[in-house]
Amino acid sequence: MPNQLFDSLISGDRLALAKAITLIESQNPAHQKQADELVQKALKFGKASLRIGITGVPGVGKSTFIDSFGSWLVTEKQRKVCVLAIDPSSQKNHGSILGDKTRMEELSMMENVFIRPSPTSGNLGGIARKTRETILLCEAAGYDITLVETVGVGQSEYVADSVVDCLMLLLLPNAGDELQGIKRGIMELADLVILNKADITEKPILNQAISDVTNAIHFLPNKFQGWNPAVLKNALGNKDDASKIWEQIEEFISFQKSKGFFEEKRIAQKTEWLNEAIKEKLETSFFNDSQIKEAIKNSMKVWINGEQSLDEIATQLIAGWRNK
Ligand SMILES: Nc1nc2c(ncn2[C@@H]2O[C@H](COP(=O)(O)OP(=O)(O)OP(=O)(O)O)[C@@H](O)[C@H]2O)c(=O)[nH]1
Ligand SMILES: [Mg+2]
Repeated sequence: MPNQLFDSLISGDRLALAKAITLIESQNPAHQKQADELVQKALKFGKASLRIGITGVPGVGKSTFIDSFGSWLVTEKQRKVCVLAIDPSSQKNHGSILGDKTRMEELSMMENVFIRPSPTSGNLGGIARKTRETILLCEAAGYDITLVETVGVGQSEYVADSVVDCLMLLLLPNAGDELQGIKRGIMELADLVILNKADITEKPILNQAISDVTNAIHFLPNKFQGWNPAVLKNALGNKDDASKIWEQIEEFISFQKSKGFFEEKRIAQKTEWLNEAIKEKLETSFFNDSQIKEAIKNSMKVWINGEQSLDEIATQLIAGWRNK
């Protein structure tokens, strides 16, 4: 089945791509095996895309930006664009980013576009791994630009950064307060900063915000030595803004490539990917072992009664499993 599915997927069948991604997201071991075969094929197929992350607080306009910027890439740059989301919170509220397809009205109508809502299961590491695998399948299907939306309110922007080549941070231009609301960490992660909703911002306020953010960045440690993230504006539907943002992304990528950072980052991501897969395998084989399940049950009594320390119990359980 993976063979046939893969052939349909690379021939541009979006339904096949969606099915393949469902296999990646599945917890069923048989599905996981098929997903693994698909990923192997995609890796060998070796098509690549430029992976761009878009982060920022809820309501800053990420989905709207992706809709207009993605459409611009399709029409002006003749690119095939796929849109993914990393949204760990969607486990709790059943896929909040699902609704975003409706906020990407223009893009979702286009032929050369594939939009996939956030997977709704797993921990952050698991989500990163699944997103990387999904990106590979999208690339095999011929998508040459991947846009990943993530809400920048906690850890998810780090996960996004661990799967993309360039992370863009969207900010609102009503200066001061906004800047303080944004954690320093997320500013440090950004490769490019966009002051969004410029169409509804008075020019002096916008210019002040551009200068404030530029100054703030100046005091932060460089994420990549020699690169100072540019601060640009974006007004809804403004093609000139889209064009300048694209230029900056291209400049950043050529900078990355010329310094060797691009390859370095992808290798670091692949290392993390492997570590994540190992962790998952270890965890599954440990917790699914029937003797271990029994041993954990027995240990609970010792643990609750305070007869042994947590470290002792865990060490014993793992030692018992390793000696099997
Ligand atoms: N005027 C104007 N409104 C915008 C712009 N971008 C987004 N909006 C509006 O802002 C609201 C939020 O936009 P979204 O694109 O859904 O924001 P988001 O960052 O994806 O939000 P979450 O996915 O909930 O985190 C919507 O009502 C949009 O219509 C813009 O550039 N200009
Ligand atoms: Mg959104």
